[in-house]
Amino acid sequence: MTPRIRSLTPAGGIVGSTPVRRILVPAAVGVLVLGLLGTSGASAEPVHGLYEVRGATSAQDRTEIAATGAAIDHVGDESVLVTATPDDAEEIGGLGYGVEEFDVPVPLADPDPGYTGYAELVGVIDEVVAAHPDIAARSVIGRSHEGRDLLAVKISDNVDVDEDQPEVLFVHAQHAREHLTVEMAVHLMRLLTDGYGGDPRITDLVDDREIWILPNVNPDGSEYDMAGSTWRNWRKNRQPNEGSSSPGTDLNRNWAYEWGCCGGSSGNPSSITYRGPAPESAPEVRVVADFVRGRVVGGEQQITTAIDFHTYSELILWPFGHTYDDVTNGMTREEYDTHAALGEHMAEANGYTPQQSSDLYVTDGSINDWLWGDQRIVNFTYEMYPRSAAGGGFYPPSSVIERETARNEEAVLRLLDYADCPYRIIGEEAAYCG
Ligand code: 0X9
Ligand code: CA
Ligand code: ZN
Repeated sequence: MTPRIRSLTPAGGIVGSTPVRRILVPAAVGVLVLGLLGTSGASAEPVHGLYEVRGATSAQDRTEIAATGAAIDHVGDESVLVTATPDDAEEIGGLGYGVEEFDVPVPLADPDPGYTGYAELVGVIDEVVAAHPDIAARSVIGRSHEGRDLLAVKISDNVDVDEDQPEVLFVHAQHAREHLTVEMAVHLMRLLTDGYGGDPRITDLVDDREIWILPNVNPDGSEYDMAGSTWRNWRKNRQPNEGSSSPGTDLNRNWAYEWGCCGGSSGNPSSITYRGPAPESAPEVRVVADFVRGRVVGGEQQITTAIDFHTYSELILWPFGHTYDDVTNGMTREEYDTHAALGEHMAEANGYTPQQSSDLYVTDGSINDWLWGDQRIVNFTYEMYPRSAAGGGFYPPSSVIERETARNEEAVLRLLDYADCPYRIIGEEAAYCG
């Protein structure tokens, strides 16, 4: 499939180091984008479009852009791609950046049936558990806003027993349109169960860890994204917002650590990065947070390490997101170095770019900050394939699924390996895990 992309460097674009600050925007653009994206019909949901913002080169620039309520989808050297309402785009133009509409790379074609919808996902889980009942178990940890089961798959030896073994958490699909992350969950379930008994490394890790896979924590959002005649470019959950015709909370702005602290989320319900009215107001976040708190046994959090899977840009990110500082309140030098070293160790295996999440832009209320700041779980966000919009953005063809999920096997196994004591990677196991 050949992506249709508007040129990233059109004539009159960026030359040398002088950022172009053309102020273009909205009325007409809004209409065009509406045509591209389609809407859900009668509802008054704001129409989100894809825009290229030029002249943004620093994390501070990108944080300022995100503060309008836009979601930053991709960071380039001289420009960023955002999903935004026409109002957000106009505000970004008002800050002095050049804003142009950007053709969606895969122009929101028919939802690709090669991606795993919710019903099919449940079928895959049941099949994996039925084939490997000794090492795989499924549980319902709660319900989504629309009442779908939020599922957890545990993979470990003696799977029905809560053994004293380091636990590892994988979270998938907080953001609805990031469907490749559900495929990552499917791939991991199959890898860890089919590999058991045959592959000695996998066998040891399954024996010595308790692995929790949450294959889709935003099923309402992902089903909505798949349910139309085209993909809908949906990010949030589907919870209504009081006093607004725009539904949805951005789950990755709704976590209860420094929620809304720092200009890294929106207070506007129509924004694609709306943080919700209160921390854990989204039932999906509350359920997962309760699940994680429930893994505190005898006063000790059993989960030592975690990955939260997103798309796209091929990045491995670590906390904090709410501050540009690496060492700060709640993050010592050694703790930071542990995240960085483990992030780099994994990135060496999958070719992603490792960095602190706020190197991109500030986010507050993210799961990364909560897992570390509140639960002291060493954790990462993976932004999966593609590296840029040219690879299909949030909607790469399903033909890439096998390659791009298998690509992360080694990186994930490295995390599982270090889960006994992540501080081992900086040689500090005696100090931290004695
Ligand atoms: O903005 C986000 O929530 C993530 N990017 S995405 O394009 N998938 O929406 C990045 C989250 C990283 N933030 C922190 N680690 N704090
Ligand atoms: Ca076990
Ligand atoms: Zn995401």
